[in-house]
Amino acid sequence: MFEAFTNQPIRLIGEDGSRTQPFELDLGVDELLQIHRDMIRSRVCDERLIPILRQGKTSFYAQSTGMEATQIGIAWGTRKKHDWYWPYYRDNGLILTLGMPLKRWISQLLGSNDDVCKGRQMPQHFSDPENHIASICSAIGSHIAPAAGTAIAQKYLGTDEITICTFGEGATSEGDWHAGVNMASANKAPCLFICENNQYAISLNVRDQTNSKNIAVKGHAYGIPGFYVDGQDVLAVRAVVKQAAEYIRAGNGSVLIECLTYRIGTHSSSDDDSRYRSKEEVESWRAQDPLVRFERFLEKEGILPAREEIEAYYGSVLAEFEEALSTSDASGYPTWEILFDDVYSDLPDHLAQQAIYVREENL
Ligand SMILES: Cc1ncc(C[n+]2csc(CCOP(=O)(O)OP(=O)(O)O)c2C)c(N)n1
Repeated sequence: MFEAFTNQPIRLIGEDGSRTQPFELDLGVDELLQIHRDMIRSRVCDERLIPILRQGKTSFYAQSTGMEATQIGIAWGTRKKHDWYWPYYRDNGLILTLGMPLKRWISQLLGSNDDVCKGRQMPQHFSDPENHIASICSAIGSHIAPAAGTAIAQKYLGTDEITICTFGEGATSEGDWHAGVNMASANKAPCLFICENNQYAISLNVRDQTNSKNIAVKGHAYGIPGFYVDGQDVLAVRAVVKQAAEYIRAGNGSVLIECLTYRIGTHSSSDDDSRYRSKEEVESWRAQDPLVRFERFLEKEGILPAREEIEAYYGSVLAEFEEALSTSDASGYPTWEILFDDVYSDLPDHLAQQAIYVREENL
């Protein structure tokens, strides 16, 4: 049983890959190796998307390198295709591990005909109904109240599904965040709020954003447990998320978890991070790579695959990426006609007039 409101982040694996405390592992070898592959897949896709952005194939992207333990741990601690997710725009590892097809994600980034929204959402604002992943909204913190609403509906309907809502620490200084967490906790709604604290809201360091000693303590204000977890430790994140999900599923109301992590890349495609943080700081966190830590753990357990096997897996993800990219690109790009589709069953007159006008313009 993990305790809420600890002073130090909850951790199961140390930097050197050894267990920080004795614990019983409720995961088999195949599952541990799948977690490893999920972390690699997220990393490879993240790195591959930078040149895609620079080539102008998409216009916006939010990197997740360095945050894999947090995001993959969340996916492994909850029930895929059963629970409902309100993620945020940086959740690349989470959505892939939940089962969102790579091609669906890439099509959304390209805005090609294969995109479920046909290019009408901003890039990196994905959604996937099949995997219970709600659409991203750019306005920070605006998805907290809708997530609380989903959880209240789940309680009302008496299902054993829960809602998982993720966000950066910056979101916790938005009024919407407080309104949403209050609404969920007051209703004892089955909502798991998870803060991916990567320590910067664009250029603003977390220490300049809140006077609270960490994010987890904010649970006190709403009468819900707040867990402080080492977000570079995939097994700790998965274990705390699983414990919290079971507590919520048993009808105890909402929970807040903070995963302390770090964003290695820039905030998005349009900021110069050397203006607000030092190279040394970034390098010190690069040295705490969650993927390397998990590999050290697998090595100590005697189950780390041979280097050639790991390299072959990197190669297969790259091939999968290229295939998804080329088929998505080959589906072509929407034309102006889609501006008038999918909103009204019968197009109102004024829009029908505008469609005629735009058609003439485009002939
Ligand atoms: C309401 C609102 N204010 C400001 C912005 C501009 N903005 C976009 S991302 C961001 C930082 C968010 O930081 P955080 O929640 O910590 O997530 P991170 O990007 O660090 O993962 C800001 C201020 C916005 N999108 N919405």
